[in-house]
Amino acid sequence: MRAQPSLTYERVASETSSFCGRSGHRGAKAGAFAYAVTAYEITQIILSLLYVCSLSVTALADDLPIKVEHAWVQALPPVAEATAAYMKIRNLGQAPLKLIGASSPIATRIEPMITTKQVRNGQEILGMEAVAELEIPPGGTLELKPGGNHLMIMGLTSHPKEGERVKLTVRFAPGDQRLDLEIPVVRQEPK
Ligand SMILES: [Cu+2]
Repeated sequence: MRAQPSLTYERVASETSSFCGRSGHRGAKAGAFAYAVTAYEITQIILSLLYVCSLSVTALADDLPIKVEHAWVQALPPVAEATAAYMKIRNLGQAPLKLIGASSPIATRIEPMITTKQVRNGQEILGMEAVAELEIPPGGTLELKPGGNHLMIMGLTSHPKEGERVKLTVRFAPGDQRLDLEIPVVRQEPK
């Protein structure tokens, strides 16, 4: 993100998308112990391990046949006007469910989005598009992940920092069934 006050949504969208699309972090942690580490780094490693542990805690709604795992919010530089939430949502029921949106005290608008890929002049251009719903088939899993489907968090009213937890109420159809989550803010996809 540049520090320009007049960022258009389009621009934020494409930059956030390319940020989300980075997968170069993969495997970075595996080699972490091979280096001499400072106390700070050790703290960071312990913190990230704690995150991973807290991420495996599942949310099981009382009356919703849904299990949420591996939920996290992307920490972005303070100039970012939007971020995204990712998670795995399992439908344990017999009927299809649809993810239709979410809300949070930290944002004015949260929408389900898909990532689109276009090739223009031989260059692959990543974009995203808001959708009314993302379906979760009975017994199936909807995976929200960087470079794929996500919950776009727009109109940030407070900036989620790494290490914080964010309250997120996720909404499902049919009806308007709600699931309250509290999910960690991390910089890169936890393993
Ligand atoms: Cu998006």
